[in-house]
Amino acid sequence: MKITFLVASAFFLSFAGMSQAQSIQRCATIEYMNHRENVQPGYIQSTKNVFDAAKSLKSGNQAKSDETYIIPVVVHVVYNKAQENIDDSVIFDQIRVLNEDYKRQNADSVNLRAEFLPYAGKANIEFKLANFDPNGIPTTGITRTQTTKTSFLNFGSGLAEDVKSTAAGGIDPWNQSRYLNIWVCNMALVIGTMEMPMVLGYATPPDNLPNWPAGSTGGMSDGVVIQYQVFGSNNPTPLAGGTPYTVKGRTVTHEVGHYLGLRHIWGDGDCSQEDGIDDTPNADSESSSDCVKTKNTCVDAIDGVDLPDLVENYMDYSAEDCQNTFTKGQVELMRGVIENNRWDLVNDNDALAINKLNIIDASLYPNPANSSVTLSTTKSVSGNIVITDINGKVVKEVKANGLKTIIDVSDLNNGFYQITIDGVVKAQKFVKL
Ligand SMILES: [Ca+2]
Ligand SMILES: [Ca+2]
Ligand SMILES: [Zn+2]
Repeated sequence: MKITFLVASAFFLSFAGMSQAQSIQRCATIEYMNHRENVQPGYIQSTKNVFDAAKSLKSGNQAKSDETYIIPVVVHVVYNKAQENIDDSVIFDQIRVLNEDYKRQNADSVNLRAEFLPYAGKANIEFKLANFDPNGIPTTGITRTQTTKTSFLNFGSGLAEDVKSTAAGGIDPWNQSRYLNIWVCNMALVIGTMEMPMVLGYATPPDNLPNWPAGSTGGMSDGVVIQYQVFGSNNPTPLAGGTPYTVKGRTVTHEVGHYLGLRHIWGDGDCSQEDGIDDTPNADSESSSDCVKTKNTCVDAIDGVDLPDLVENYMDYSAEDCQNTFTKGQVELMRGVIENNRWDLVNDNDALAINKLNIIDASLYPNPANSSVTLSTTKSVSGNIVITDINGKVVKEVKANGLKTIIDVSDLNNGFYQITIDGVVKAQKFVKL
């Protein structure tokens, strides 16, 4: 039934000469969730439980403060045609976009309307291509797999789960508790020479169900899948002209938001449905790849004010060049999800091991320390020495001074501290007494 509909509607659109964009689905995360619920009853409830748990975990409960969480990423490029084998420069650009958006360093953040500025959220999440693969081998964090499949679109599900399986012509994920796996592939509807993008991306929200037994996943494994033309803001083959939005890499920003637990800002329903986030105004439907800042489709009260629809939000379907913000509530949720459900991504992760190859041996003495500690390194170092307390809060920063730096700690409270020079020396711990 579904097959008939897809093919028939594709031909209809084609014959009618309508804009290709009108058939494009911006995000199929909800479809993914419904599909998975069918084969694994209880799945959707499980994602709700995770959402509620993350939401109830106010920042600070786990003493993680607002430290930057660094998530290692592996990008799996699975290609048939040459243009699907996107260049490294496109991947680097997409990582840049993610980092700017999740640190609110995006240049277009200035376009957010003034009434929303008090709610703008900085997630302090950083994405880095992995430096080491699951076997500890140095890697670029990019895999490239040539496939005989001209498209990964599955007519039954409307998804592209086969891309997550080597046996099915894609590539198996890397350890999903340690890496954010992003597959980039073609999941367009391909019939002969006709090619029609259907879904731009989808993601798996966190859930707390037990893992699937080995070999039985049929794909459906954790991560993000992206149509290759919307990866990066410098994509050499962006979606064809006529699409009502500019490709700016925000499909990935949106999908990673789902991966970190966020829902669509309109709550996937009318005004009676909402996204579970207190500081996002509700909307009665998604935007249509546009940027209508005058609409106020639902009456609600955020700090007593009925705000208009927040079309600048990454979790809407507004135009990519309209989007420029998460809210503080969304940020709190995403960080709660990391702390509750995706902690192995950011905690003591060998996949990350930023510059592990260049790490310089160091020692710290005396320990316990009283008035000062000395950081001694086997090679001369510069850069900032950062001291954090047991909660990860930065309490002091001093400039490193060659082979030996004496650090005054007389002003610190008694307790446990950690010293790092990011990417240069491994964290050293000491006690102040
Ligand atoms: Ca809301
Ligand atoms: Ca409103
Ligand atoms: Zn979505």
